[in-house]
Amino acid sequence: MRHLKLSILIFTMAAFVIGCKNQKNEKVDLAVNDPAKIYVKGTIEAELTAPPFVPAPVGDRVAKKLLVNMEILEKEGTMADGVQYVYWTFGGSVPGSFIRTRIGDEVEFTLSNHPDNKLPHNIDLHAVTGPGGGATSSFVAPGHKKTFSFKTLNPGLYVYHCATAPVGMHIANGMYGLILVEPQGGLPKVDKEYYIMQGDFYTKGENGERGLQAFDMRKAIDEDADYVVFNGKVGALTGDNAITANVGETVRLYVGNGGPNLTSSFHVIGEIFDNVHVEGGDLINTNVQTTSIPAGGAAIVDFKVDVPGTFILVDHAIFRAFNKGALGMLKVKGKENKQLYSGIKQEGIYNPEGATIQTMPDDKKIKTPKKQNKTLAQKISDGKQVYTKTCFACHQANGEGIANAFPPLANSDYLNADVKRAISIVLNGKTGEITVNGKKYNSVMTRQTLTDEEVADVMTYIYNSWNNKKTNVSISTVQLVKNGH
Ligand code: HEC
Ligand SMILES: [Cu+2]
Repeated sequence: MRHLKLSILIFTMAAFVIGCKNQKNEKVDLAVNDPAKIYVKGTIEAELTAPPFVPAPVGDRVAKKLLVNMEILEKEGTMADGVQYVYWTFGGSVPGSFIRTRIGDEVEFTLSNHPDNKLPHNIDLHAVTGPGGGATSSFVAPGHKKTFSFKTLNPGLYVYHCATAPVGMHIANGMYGLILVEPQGGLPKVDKEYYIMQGDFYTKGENGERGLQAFDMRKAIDEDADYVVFNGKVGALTGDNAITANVGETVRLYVGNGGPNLTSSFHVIGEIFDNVHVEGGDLINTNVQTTSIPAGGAAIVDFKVDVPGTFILVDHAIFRAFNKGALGMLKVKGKENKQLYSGIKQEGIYNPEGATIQTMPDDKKIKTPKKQNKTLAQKISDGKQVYTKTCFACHQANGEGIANAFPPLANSDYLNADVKRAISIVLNGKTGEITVNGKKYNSVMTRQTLTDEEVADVMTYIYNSWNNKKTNVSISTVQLVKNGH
């Protein structure tokens, strides 16, 4: 009996000791897992970059005190060709400077408001755990600066933005950017990294209206955007500004959406995202075509580029891409891989009713001009319809084109210099560098499948619009060009 009691006692004590030991171990683990307890060693100044670039990866550096010095600048910039806008910026760019940290860093953030600025501002960083994400501590008048600090507790890609009333207006004027908090040990290595952020803009004038454009509060409230763009302006990522990679490389894009209103359906034409950090968090989805990025949200996408070419970045709410500016380019150089992508293998006539039909033509089916002698006014009006159906998407409603992507047809020196060359472009397509009104374009216009009459009409419409030289293009001229004259 006594023995039994003793053994029970010993057993209980042993259990207690083991229990204590477990508890202790758990505490040790907790300390490692709890980012709030990560020890910082040393102080460094943060590298800040303007888009589309990002600072060097954090890699395996230990947590540190990280000094971030950000200056707010209100300054005039270019929204689109001939369209100016006064942007409010973090660090002088839209989106603002990219901030790269690691989990456990103690960020000491100094926000300076340049003395030439007109308004007070502040910053709300979604990576901050604390009141207003820092906004309450960072409200700063022109000619002043404020410092506050925070510890990064959650890995991920976060938006920051101004949160000074009227908040929507400060965001609509470009006051947003991204801050990355890398996990312990850093993100997996890739070959190229870029910073892209979408935003919607609201101007007094319609899209393309020239001159300095003021912000339009009514349109902003109605969510009726004039411009939807990557990196603050039309053409920030096209032509010479395109991001680049080489065949075989892995590319990671840090993509944010400043809004203020619109959700982005982010897509790269001709690519599939191998990995997407959904909403910028830990969840990784694979093999994704289009990822949804909410206003005030972000995503990290990566993919390997396997074949050369120009890959178009868009908001796949597609009118925004072709009519409002949400279009960028990734140019990939390197060797072709015909096994992965062949290009055109063969081109031929498709005759669903069999080749014999061709030798016994049905009169009604031959596309002969309906009216040989249309008036100029009739041609222009028919040509306008062709234009709206086929050319408008790229060359835009008033022939103004899109900076660095699609050349203008309005008042185009290239167009007016050589009618036959212009006709040939519509008949055969065009690729390679051309200069239109002093600006270089190096892109691809696909060949248009139009009848001779439609080509004559659309060219006549273009030549008789937008200050061009008023040529009346006849069907016989189109046929001459077609036959190589
Ligand atoms: C898919 C977009 C797209 C469409 C649709 C398109 N174009 Fe183009 N166009 C281009 C691009 C890109 C170029 C410049 C090609 C280059 O860089 O070599 C161009 C160049 C031209 C040029 C010569 C340059 C200039 O500005 O004068 C003319 C003329 C032209 N296009 C007419 C037309 C007409 C007419 C239509 C409709 C029937 C049309 N295009 C449809 C993209 C397009
Ligand atoms: Cu502000």
